[in-house]
Amino acid sequence: MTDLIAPHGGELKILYAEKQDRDELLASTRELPSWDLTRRQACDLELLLSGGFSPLTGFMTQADYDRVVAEMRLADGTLWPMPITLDVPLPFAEGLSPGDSLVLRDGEGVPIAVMRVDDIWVPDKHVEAEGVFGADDPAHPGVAYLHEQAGTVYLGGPVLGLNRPQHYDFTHLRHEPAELRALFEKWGWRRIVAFQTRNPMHRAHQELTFRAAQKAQANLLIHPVVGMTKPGDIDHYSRVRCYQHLLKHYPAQTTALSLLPLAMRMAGPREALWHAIIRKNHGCTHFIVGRDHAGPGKNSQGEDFYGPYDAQELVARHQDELGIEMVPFEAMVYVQEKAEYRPLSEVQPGETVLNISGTEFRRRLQEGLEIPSWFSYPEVVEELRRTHPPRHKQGFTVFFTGLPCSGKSTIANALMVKLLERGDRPVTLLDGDLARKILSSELGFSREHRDLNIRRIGYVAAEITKHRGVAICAPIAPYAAARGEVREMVGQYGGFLEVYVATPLEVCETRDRKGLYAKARAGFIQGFTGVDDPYEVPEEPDLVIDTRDHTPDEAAQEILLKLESLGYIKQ
Ligand code: PPS
Repeated sequence: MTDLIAPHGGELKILYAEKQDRDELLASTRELPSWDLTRRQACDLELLLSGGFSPLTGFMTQADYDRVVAEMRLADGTLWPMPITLDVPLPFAEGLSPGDSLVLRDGEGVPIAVMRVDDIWVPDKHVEAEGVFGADDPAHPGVAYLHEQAGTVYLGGPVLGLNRPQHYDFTHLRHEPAELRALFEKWGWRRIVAFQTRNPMHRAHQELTFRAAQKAQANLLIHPVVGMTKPGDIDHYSRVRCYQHLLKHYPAQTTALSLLPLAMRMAGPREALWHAIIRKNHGCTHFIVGRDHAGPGKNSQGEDFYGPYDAQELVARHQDELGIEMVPFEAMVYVQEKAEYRPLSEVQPGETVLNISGTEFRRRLQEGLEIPSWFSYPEVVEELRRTHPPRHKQGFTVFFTGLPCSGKSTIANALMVKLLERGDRPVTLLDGDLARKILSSELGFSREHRDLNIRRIGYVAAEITKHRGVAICAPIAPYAAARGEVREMVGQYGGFLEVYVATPLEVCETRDRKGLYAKARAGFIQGFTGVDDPYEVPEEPDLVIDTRDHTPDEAAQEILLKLESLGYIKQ
């Protein structure tokens, strides 16, 4: 371990083992219990080891954790607003005792660090949610993560780094705190203002950073988060390409771009304080806190979790002990008459303010509508259009569900042919029977197996949708929960249309093409859907089709019309 005193940012605790100790330590890891890090833990560990989380020297012990949750301070009184804990499931924790060493491995199994487990405890997550996020409300992504994903037991203790976490993307833009400090020194940058972001940057952001740099008389570090951000955010690959385009519009040698492998918690005011400390560790002297910094959006009652300037107030209150100066900023807006950006409070009476909200921007992208150049540079818009095409160029899945012999396959076939006739996207039909032969040949018809079958179909449909094709699925899919899972899997990549083929049981049974109803009634088949196995009728399907009053051709046409009304196909 190294304690580095650098001219920028104060003491830096780098937690990697010295070279001479490393081989011996690595050899000893073979006998130790090990833990495969989750994505969030991998981000936390990387910043612990590099000194990004100085003065922390490991995952928090209970004494640190309790005081951080209650008072934003470590047990020794140092200001630190965010719990950094190693969460594990109970059965895993039961195999450990205080004093044990634990190897922490990345997704590939590479040992990243050894941890001495000093503390093992079950946290009260309700207290943590209230303390850290100000509300125990699952609408908050940090709270949802805490309850739904984080393990029930926390481990605390110091860590010693063995291998640097490996990244293969944008390697030239990734810098540990010591590297950034050294670069600042080399470039002669004495005052550096950092800009935190998890979104693509447009002209308003650029104006804000220009002004902040002027105000602080500092060079600018664009320091976007590329670890974990808010679920649903634009992926970091697209964002980084956008930042690279934007960087060309800053005066040469005044601005740098560096990527931060942080896992955000969206904790608003507390998160702003945390971000400031992290930037101090990276050698920055100033930090921009804008409107609604690290805001998680609305709570279950539809109200904002935090006030727009709560983050600025909290940082201001702790300014003296932070060691980095806040540069507060209000929202920047475009003044049409003057063709320039200005802070909202500097707009004069009678001036026209133009603004495109994030939601409106996404709508325009989605529908391929114009995005004016006062809002964003054309290269940035082009980049986002490429990765986030309008709906008629996105992939989609049509997911049929219904009883056996309800007509799912027939309509699915008709739809497939009509889409092939249009020829604008590749089409794959994942029929129930076909999926059972290829994807799920070993599965039976228990609930567990049916759900697994649907999950597999959903996975393939999601991949097809991601690659901008069309997946048509036609399984029975009798359980609402599994159908919901598929909607979620697919929805993150493109369109999802649930079509309930609502042919009544009597009609399905009369058709009985394969004679399976008859066999089920005679007791030769057990657990047959509709006979002695349940079918949960969809509560909110996107379309309902009753084959008694629709020919397959009409049903397929109706689906095409629905797809058209949603923008997934164009006449
Ligand atoms: S599920 O529940 O979604 O996994 O079922 P799925 O994969 O769509 O079923 C495909 C076909 O399997 C035949 N089959 C049965 N269906 C329901 N219950 C039982 N026990 C059963 N045994 C065999 C049935 O013909 C299904 O085809 P379709 O196309 O729906 O008629």
